Amino acid sequence: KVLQLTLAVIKPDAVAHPLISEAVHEKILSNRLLIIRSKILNWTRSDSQNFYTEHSGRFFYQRLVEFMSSGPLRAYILAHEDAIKLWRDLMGPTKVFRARYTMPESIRGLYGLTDTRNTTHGSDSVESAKREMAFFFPEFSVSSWYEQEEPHFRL
Ligand code: DAT
Ligand code: MG
Repeated sequence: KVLQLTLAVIKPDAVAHPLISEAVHEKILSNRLLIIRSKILNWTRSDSQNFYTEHSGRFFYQRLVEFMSSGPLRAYILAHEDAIKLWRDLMGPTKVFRARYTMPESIRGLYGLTDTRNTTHGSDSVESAKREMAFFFPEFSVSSWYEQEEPHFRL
C-alpha cells in the first residue's frame, strides 16, 4: 500500500504546554504515523491570514488569525496508508464541547480549550494536504519524496 501524506500542526495553546505537546507527539507515534518532517516555527499575522484565507469573513477569523500568530507552532508532515483521515479522527471534532462529549479520548476532547484554541490542525483532503505541506515546508518536494523515500517505508 502506498503511503499518504498529511500536514499536522500543534497550535500555540498546546506548544506552550510541554506536557500537552508531548502527549500529542506520543499520539502520533503510538498510532504508527510516520514523522517525515517536523519543525517549530512562528507565523506572522499575514502567514496566518493566508493559511486560513478560506475562513476570511467568518465571525471567528480575526480571533483565529491572532491566535495562530501568538506563539510557536509545531508542524509535521506525517505518512500513513490513511494519514489524512487517521489524523483527523485522532484530533476529533473542531468544536471543543462536541469533542469533549462525543470523542473524549480525542486530542481536542482531551486538550481543546475553546473552538479556536483547539490544540491541533490537520489537512482535510488530498488537495489541502498538498497546499498545506507546501505552505509549511516549501523546500519539501512531494514528488521526489514518493520517488526516493516512500519505497523504503514499504514492508
Ligand atoms: P478544522 O480545524 O477542524 O479543520 P475548520 O477548518 O472549520 O476546522 O476551522 C479552522 C479553525 O478555525 C478551527 O480549527 C478553529 C477555528 N474555528 C472554526 N470554527 C470555529 C468557531 N465556530 N468558533 C471559533 N473558532 C472556530
Ligand atoms: Mg479545516
